[in-house]
Amino acid sequence: MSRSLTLCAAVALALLTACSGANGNASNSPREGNQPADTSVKMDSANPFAATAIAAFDEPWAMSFLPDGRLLVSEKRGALKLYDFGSGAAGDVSGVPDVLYGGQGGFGDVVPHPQFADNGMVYISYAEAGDGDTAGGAVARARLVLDESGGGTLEDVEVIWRQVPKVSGRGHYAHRILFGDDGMLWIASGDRQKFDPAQDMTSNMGKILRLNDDGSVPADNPFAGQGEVASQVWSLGHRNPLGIAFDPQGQLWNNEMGPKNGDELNRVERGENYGYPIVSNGEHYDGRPIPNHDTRPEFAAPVITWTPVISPSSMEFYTGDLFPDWRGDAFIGGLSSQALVRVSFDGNRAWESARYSMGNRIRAVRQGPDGALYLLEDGEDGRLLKLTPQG
Ligand SMILES: [Ca+2]
Ligand SMILES: [Ca+2]
Repeated sequence: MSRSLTLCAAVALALLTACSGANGNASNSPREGNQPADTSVKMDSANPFAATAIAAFDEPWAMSFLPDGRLLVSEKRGALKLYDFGSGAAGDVSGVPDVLYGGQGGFGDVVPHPQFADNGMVYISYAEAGDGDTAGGAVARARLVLDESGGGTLEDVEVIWRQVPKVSGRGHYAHRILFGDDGMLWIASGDRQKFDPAQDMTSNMGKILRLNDDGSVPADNPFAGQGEVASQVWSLGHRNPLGIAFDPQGQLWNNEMGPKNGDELNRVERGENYGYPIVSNGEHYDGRPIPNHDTRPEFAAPVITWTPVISPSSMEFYTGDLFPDWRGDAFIGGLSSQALVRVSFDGNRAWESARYSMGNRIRAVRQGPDGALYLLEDGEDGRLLKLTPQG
């Protein structure tokens, strides 16, 4: 009984979705191209929004809107897709460098340059192989040349940044990319599960980095005088900072995965040390304790600590019109928590103001040009969800 009801609801939702497409294109087969196999969203019925599954991807990792309203989606195995909301088709973008797929690594972020409409440049991050069994994150820029068939090609691919040094293991790349309003390029670089690099200025791992858009180092960076990779560093002592975003007032924030417990939201300040692995409100997975933040006030403490953890992925500040109550709040994708986590702010204070259960691991969060909030689920057949106000 409930199964057939669920099926009816899913069919009704699929019909609604097909009919509401800009071109009214209904697919002839039950699953064509990037149509999700299951459009039902098993979220908490108390959530104050409707969620519609509109497409599915193979292990999607990140997404960014282009000025024409289409959506770039990275798939972890190394594919780049260009999703058209009008046709429901996802074109292929060729020219992605070879990525090292495995563990937490593969194709990572994809972000257009702030002047994309003029220069066609996009920035991508990915895991690349080093000597022996080593690996590291890399950021490249390329010109996205769009074609007539709904896809395109990355041309003139140029690697402008790498994690130093390459190390064994396949975790904690982070390699999140962000542009500021001033055109600066920010990269959140994970500690590669090696702990000490987060405090070692001969490594750019476990750091948040500030670069010019060609990968060169701004002369006014806090450690510019130290040369080498230290000159890239804006802040240090981070673990796996998968989310980084500016609030509407221009303040930078990051979320990062803690060790066992102790996920963090940090207010990111120039030259600050956020303490990992010397302090954390969590503990090592092997049971060794890590002194809490309050034992070492010289390290910047998190504004929010989550215990139990939410496993924060990407973060986006909401500034749209569809959800007026949400303006100025941050939205964080929760992996293990299978939730969309809402964070509210009052100056330098922040707190979790809501946790919306989504029934799946949430990998990415973006505000669309229409003011809707878009989510990518994690994993195979990870779906693109569109959140709109109820009723
Ligand atoms: Ca910390
Ligand atoms: Ca601790």
